[in-house]
Amino acid sequence: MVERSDFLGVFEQLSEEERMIMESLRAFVDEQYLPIIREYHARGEFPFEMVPQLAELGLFGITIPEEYGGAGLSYFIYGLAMQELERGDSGLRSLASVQNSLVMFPIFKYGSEEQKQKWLPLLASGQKIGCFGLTEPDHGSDPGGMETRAEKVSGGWRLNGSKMWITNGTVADVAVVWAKTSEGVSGFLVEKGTKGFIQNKIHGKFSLRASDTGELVFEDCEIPEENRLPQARGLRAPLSCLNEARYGIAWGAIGAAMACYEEARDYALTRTQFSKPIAGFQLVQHKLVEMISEITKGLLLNLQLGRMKDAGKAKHYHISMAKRNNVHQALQIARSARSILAANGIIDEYQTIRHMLNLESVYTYEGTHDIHTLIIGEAITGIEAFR
Ligand code: TGC
Ligand code: FAD
Repeated sequence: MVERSDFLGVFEQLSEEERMIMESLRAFVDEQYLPIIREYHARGEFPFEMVPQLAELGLFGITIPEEYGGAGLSYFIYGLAMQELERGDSGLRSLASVQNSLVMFPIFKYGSEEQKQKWLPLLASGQKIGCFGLTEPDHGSDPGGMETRAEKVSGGWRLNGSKMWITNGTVADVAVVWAKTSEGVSGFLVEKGTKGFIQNKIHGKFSLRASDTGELVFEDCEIPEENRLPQARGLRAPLSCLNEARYGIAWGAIGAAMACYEEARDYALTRTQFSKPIAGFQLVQHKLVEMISEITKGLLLNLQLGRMKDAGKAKHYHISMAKRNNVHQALQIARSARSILAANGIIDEYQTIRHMLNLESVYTYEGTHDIHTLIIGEAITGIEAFR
């Protein structure tokens, strides 16, 4: 009997280092995160007291060079890490996605040497948490329509506008904020406590409850010139950060799918109806077979994409295919697993319903499923169909 999610033995291709990191994060999630997630999910909070431990595990700045406090590891390892974190909860992977891909990456790629020296070690050690403000209340899929403005003033910039649905938005010590200037889109580092910078919590979420989601408001918020990202010019800059995060989400979604599949399979083997385990019914087996087949295909997609990313060959539309496919399949797997658990599948004693609800957000953020369809559509036809 093939007991776990790696049906084809895909992980046998991992190097010793890759396997060791994957297994140590797996043990961390199983032993330290899963026992507490139910309570934090119910409270609607992320366990921020775990941040030093996450930093200790090297989860912040995985691909950032060691000279800036990062781990200097491969994108492949970054992907494996996201997979293992999201096996725990999408909120845990989200925290890591944002810190790695949407905060440390733009500072590393577009920041001045002073900005890198100041911020990257603090972010890598978890002493500071960051967030990324691109989406606005009226501009989600179309960030080019953003209304947040940065106007040049003596010694710096004055920001006005707002950002919505920002992961870590309430707690962030530093926000990477994208705003239009007279020269096009620019990135700014806005520090907590800056006059005119307001961080509000978004309440009432049914999805990603164990993740901080906020609104950022800028009211004549003055930012010194040294807090502008000097190398970031145009919409291309924030979109390049999305490629990094989307890549990690493609891996993470398969982690969530594995958690749901394994729970449903174990349940089906022990739950008895009509005097036999429900795993013995053909219809239940069909659902489990669909799940493991899609997990296996998703893993293979990640494996190829991961090696391409490390070789510098992964284009944004390759990443879109993996994000689109893997999140869609993970959501289908979570729904199917929930149906196997039936009534028990609606309570938080089991993890499937939490993953299922989380994946509704993952389907939407970092480019909705539809947007990724159009990105791939453009890549294969040469015709842009967004507008
Ligand atoms: P378009 O005219 O196509 O492009 C503008 C410029 O950007 C370039 N470009 C890219 N560069 C790097 N990577 C990409 N993926 C890029 N896509 C486009 C493009 O070549 C062009 O460059 P240049 O030099 O010629 O000016 O832009 P558009 O306005 O038509 O929009 C295209 C579209 C719709 C694909 C894009 O806007 C998009 O991806 N929309 C989705 C928005 C999105 O994903 N938002 C995510 C917000 S962050 C988030 O959700 C975090 S959740 C985190 C968590 O908790 O895990
Ligand atoms: P809209 O853009 O209004 O889309 C509505 C619907 O229209 C969707 O189904 C969409 O697919 C469809 N649609 C839109 N345009 C087209 C088109 N051209 N063709 C066909 N269909 C189209 N953003 C950040 O900047 N930073 C964050 O940290 C962050 N974290 C998030 C955390 C959570 C929990 C959530 C839910 C969102 C987060 N977001 C964040 C925002 C996220 O990126 C946006 O929600 C997403 O980009 C979609 O934007 P929207 O919700 O405004 O939907």
